[in-house]
Amino acid sequence: MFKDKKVVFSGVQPSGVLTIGNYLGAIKNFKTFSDEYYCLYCVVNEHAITVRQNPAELRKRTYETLALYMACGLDPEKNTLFVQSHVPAHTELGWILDCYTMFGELSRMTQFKDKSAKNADNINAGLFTYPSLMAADILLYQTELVPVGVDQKQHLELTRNIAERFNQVYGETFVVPEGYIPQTTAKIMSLSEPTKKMSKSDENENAVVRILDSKDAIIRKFKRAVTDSGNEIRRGEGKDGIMNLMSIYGAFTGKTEEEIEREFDGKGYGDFKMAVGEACADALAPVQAEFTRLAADKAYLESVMEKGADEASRLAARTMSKVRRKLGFVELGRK
Ligand code: AQP
Repeated sequence: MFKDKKVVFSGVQPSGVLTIGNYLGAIKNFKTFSDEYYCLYCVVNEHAITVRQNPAELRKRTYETLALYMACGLDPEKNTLFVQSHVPAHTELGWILDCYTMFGELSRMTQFKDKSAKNADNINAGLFTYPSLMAADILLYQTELVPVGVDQKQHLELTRNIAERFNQVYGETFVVPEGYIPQTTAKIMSLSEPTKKMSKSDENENAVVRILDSKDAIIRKFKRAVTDSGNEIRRGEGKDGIMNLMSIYGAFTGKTEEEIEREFDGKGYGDFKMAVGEACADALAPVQAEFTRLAADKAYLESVMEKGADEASRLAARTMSKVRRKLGFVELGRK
């Protein structure tokens, strides 16, 4: 607890241009916590290098992700917005927690299995130990609540196990966090393969709608979205594509599944896809406009990064001091 408020922490990797999956599953919900909680939102660039990144692109995406946080309504005066590599305590605690995370636990992580299959020529140790760095990100701030998409649920469970294990050995050190997973948008699916998660690093551009896509591109991608051979806008077996579009449409319009089914009763897939595209593009337009304004001001973005890094480092130092003491690391009185 900091400043008498419970803590919310979440992060996004600057590993590509963010998708509506990242938006609806995570970022859009972030601002709902700002009044009640002490919120830290991080651009987790150290996680991004578990997969090869082009350095210039990574730098650019780091600024962009921060600008997108703000364009999605996160006020840097009300939220601590920062970049992971600016707070070295993340990797310090990450290493420590590596020593409290079991090989067997990490081997069971489905994201590791998926990403190793996708990057067979670069199955590095960081990709394997990613979840203990994620545990460090969260535990460093005594986080109570972590808003994430459902793909992060397994990592979050592991974070809880690591915290409980550490607390058991050394006495109460970390708050054991809970996940906050949205109900209908916890997993937005690929538009090309609706049984697969929409991912920003997908090489098939038609599979992903990016927050910064133009209206034309958004509408074109939804028009091409893979659906089944039927023609009814209804939930049901084998209708993964349509159900995915229904969740996206519902999230952007606030309509329930029943309302959507009624609205498109008797209409075909073409009409529905057009409506989803329009609703998505219209909802993203203000975010895009604000992003364009913010992204042009690099000096301002750096001042936000600096302020965020100072605040986060101060809070992280408290936990680190406690952890080092408990572990038996000698601390010098030096500043
Ligand atoms: N398709 C999705 N639906 C709902 N939520 C999603 N998230 C990601 N994809 C979806 C949530 O977005 C937050 C940030 O994700 P991340 O950057 O930490 O990495 P990720 O989960 O691995 O996301 P991507 O887009 O799939 O990235 P790449 O392609 O780089 O691996 C998280 O809260 C995540 O749950």
